[in-house]
Amino acid sequence: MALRFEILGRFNRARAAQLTLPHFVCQTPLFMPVGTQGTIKGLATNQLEEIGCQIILGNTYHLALRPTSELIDELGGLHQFMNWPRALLTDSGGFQMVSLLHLADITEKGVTFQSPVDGKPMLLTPEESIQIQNRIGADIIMALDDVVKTTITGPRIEEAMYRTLRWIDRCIAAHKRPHEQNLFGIVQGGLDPVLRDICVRGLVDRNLPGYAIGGLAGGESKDSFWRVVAQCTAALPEDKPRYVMGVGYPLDIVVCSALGADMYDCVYPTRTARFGTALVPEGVLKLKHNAMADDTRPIDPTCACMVCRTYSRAYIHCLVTKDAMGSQLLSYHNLYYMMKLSRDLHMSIIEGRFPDFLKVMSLNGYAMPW
Ligand code: PRF
Ligand code: ZN
Repeated sequence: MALRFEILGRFNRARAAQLTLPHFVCQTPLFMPVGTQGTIKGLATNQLEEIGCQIILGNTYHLALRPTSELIDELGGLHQFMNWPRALLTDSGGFQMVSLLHLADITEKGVTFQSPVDGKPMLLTPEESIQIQNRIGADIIMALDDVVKTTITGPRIEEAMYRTLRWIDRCIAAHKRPHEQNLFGIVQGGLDPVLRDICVRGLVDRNLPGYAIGGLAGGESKDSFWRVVAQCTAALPEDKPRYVMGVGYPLDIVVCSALGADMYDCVYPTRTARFGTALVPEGVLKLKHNAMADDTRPIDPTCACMVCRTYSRAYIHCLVTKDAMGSQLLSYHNLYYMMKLSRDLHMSIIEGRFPDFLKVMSLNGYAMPW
């Protein structure tokens, strides 16, 4: 195991913790921005540090295609390659292939797909995913899982869950750097509490350094999503980090943290920035809207970020969709917003103010499920 997880404070099921990884000491709950190609689109690594990002996510699938894991390894690993001194996490690749390439096909061997480079059929096995992630060198690496949409029903959900459990043993056996990199298992099982229970128990038996809850945020109702998170967090060990994959709406992060989850990742804050949307305490602000054209206020007058201290809504309205700078400034602000949300969650849990924090969020217009 290459991490330490110390719980600093609790409020009912919510926890605030310190997660010590090989490259950084992180405070949880935390949000991880997604940097698909070894970069968070439009932001330099020094800006990510300035924003307060503690850990960023890279995708095995994208990095393996370009620049290739062999080259990253040769150049000293992804930290050195992208000049990012803090923590990194890589996702295993299966989910990206299935969600991006509709031609991907899953068999017991692994995920087969057509190479987007030359169209040749390729196979990503659990062993290969781990070998690639060992070369990339992230602080946390993810097991290859069999992901199915939560909106489907029938035996495929059960098959995927049992396959994910069989693959975890192949991942564990293939992992060559357990003292430098932490392999997290991923709970699957769709919306079925019996399958989720079998999967959690199976993974907990393997005594991994951390656990992720996968297969969610794919179009199911909020109620079923939160129910699965609540069930999994209740069954996972207290003393290990819990990561809800693909979750990034502020409301979901707050609710999942109340349910005892610690880590999140999502393209949402940066993707929505590229569409001209800013995250603000009241929800969202659409910078493309005509009303922004002569608005001299900052995006969020309560925000202390470089963008809000420097530029007006009118200026960003003018840039957005016309110049890359528009989405860069919005990404900067949106990630700052997510980092502040993470810090506020952490501090409010430690200082026993978590209910007040929730009250302020609902006063701002967020519909809490309780
Ligand atoms: N598995 C993996 N990556 C993921 C997910 C998953 O289930 C999700 C949730 N749908 C996001 N990213 N490996
Ligand atoms: Zn701001």
